[in-house]
Amino acid sequence: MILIGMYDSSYTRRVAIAMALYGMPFEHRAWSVGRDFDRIRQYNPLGRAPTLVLDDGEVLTESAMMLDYLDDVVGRERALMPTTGIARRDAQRLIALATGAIDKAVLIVLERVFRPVEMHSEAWLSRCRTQVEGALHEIDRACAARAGHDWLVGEAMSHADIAVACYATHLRESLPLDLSPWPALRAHVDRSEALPVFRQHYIPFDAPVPTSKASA
Ligand SMILES: N[C@@H](CCC(=O)N[C@@H](CS)C(=O)NCC(=O)O)C(=O)O
Repeated sequence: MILIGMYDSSYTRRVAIAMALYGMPFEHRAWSVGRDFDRIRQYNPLGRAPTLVLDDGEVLTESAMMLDYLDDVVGRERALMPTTGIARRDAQRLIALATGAIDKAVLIVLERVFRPVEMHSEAWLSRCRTQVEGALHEIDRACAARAGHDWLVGEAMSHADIAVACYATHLRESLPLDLSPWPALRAHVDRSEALPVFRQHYIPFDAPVPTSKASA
């Protein structure tokens, strides 16, 4: 398989970490959504990261679908997602909150990258920031409720832990955002990020260069 995207894309990083934990070899093409837009579009019409090219040439263009595919390949016993019941809904709820927060953060970053500062909508940026912080507040409560446990759901690492850590690290670096107001979340993220698999699939955030500037 070929995974396209840089590890400062937290969506890409999430998929890479899951593949590593599953012991699935893959070729990593660290292409930038700014500089390598046209190259990525040869595989994915959306030109986004991550893009996952399967061994038979099929292309997956959405990280949730990639993780669903990987879970399916390894099977229910090994999948990093509880299979049923409250544990599954808890994991999905945390993933949805973290994904919602990162989607809003990406919009903030793209507003800064693609619009001149005098055209920024402060109302829009402030709304996005409120949404990010609201989600972090909820995730922090969930982390605090898990005091004494290593992981957010059950007794093993799940996609919820990976999503929360990858997305919170991205928020920290891209907005940037200090996680101090959410101490239980911050502790959880710091613990996860110290693990070798997280360190091995990490590069610091670098704001994308708009395509027009990149090709100039
Ligand atoms: N929902 C998508 C979001 C992917 C996404 O927005 N990726 C960013 C990189 S962090 C991107 O490609 N941005 C450039 C663009 O959308 O044009 C997923 O989870 O795969």
